[in-house]
Amino acid sequence: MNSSSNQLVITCALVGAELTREIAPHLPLTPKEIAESGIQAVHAGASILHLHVRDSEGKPTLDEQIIREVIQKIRKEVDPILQVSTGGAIGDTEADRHRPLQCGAEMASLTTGSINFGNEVFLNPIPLVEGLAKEMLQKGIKPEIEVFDVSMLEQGIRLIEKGLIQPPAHFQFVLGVPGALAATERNLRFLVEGLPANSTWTIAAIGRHQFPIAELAMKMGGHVRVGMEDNIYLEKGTLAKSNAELVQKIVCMASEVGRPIATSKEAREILKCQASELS
Ligand code: KMH
Ligand code: ZN
Repeated sequence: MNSSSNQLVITCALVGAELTREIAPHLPLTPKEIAESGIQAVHAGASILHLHVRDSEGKPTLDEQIIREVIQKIRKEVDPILQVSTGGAIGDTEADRHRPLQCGAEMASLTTGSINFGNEVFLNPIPLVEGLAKEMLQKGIKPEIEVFDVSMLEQGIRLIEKGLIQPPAHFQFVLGVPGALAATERNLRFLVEGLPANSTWTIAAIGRHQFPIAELAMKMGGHVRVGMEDNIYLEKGTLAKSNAELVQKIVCMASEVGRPIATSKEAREILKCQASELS
């Protein structure tokens, strides 16, 4: 590996759509809190921020006004890759799931299949997925292909073959969601073996799996996502007080396994991601 390919891109998923303050007392909820949490995470070493937002009652929303407000606040201070979620929350309509693509972000998540998601179902029928991919392609937004289960990797590859995603593609393996693929070494190795040549990949393991699987991914040459969307504990029984604390822990682990941290500029080069102006 040359030094740039050895660099570690850290994504921080700040809030997600599922958690509440009752479960996660330090969860950022308002645009100001989400932006501040993101800025701290970038100062701690994150080069990508995965963005969901909440409304005035703290409920998940895909309202582009709120997304833009968060993006503007973050961009006043730091310059990470901003990755909006098109996954949203369970039950969001197809029309709503296109709304985050109107906010000037340079990257967006793209889940390529449907899964059980706890007791619910996260629906991603092919026409919805292809519609999102087409709009990302037209707008020059880099998709992060979210792989919660094996068929989603295959569907991501089909989108590349159909010309709806431009290679080199970037994949996120989301392992450990109840109802989807478990966060195990065997599953991760199987997925990585199936990647198209020249792809980049990152891991988001859920709950107690976050740090052990992240360490494995770092050793395998992958990149890492942390953040309260996926896990709120620094270690068993110790809540993270901020997203930055979770990023700091990964930075320490990366140093131990010999992975220097990529800046946002370096992350853009590694992922072949263009910076875009806020539209
Ligand atoms: N909230 C989940 C139903 C994404 O951001 O693209 C979907 C999700 C994936 O979080
Ligand atoms: Zn998300």
